Amino acid sequence: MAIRPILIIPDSKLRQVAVAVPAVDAEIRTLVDDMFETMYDAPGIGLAAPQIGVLKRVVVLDVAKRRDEEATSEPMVFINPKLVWQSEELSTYEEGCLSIPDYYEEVERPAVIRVAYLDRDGAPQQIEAEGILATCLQHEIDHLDGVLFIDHISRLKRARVMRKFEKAAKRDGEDPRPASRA
Ligand code: GNR
Ligand code: NI
Repeated sequence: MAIRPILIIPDSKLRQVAVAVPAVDAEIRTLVDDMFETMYDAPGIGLAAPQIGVLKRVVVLDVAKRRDEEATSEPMVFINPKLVWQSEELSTYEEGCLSIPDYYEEVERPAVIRVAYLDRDGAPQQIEAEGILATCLQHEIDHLDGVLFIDHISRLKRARVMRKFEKAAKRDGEDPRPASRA
């Protein structure tokens, strides 16, 4: 198992469409293990493979449910997930993204969804999701299509956050020795 670096915007890999997994083999299961380790380390409640630079349609989630005082961990794997139904009813949730650190904004999405996918063993499954699970699954499926949650907010807010991260990337790429120029 390994923690892999999480890509930050404006990395172009975050804007590409990931390819379907043809077979759930040992290599995919290793990828899944690495994604869980990376997600829990971050920490986050979801991770899509493109966020670690792997353009495959693989998602992991752990929307740790709080029953009483106890947080129960519930690791979930979705391979080739596909939205097969969405409610007309919408719900709003304040979203964040490990690829856009320290930025949070409200996003409106379908409140209830049905998703078809392959599980860790390659068996076809379907799940009906609502609440944070529905929000997070849609956020992750978006990643597989190169879509980020900031694509669902106003142009002005998106332009502002993009500019900030573009500047930061440029700054980090520059010669980090300004004093030595004198
Ligand atoms: O950790 C995460 N939290 C989160 C909160 C609200 C809506 C979506 C998310 S997903 C995010 C991790 C991430 O970036 N997944 O792609
Ligand atoms: Ni994200």
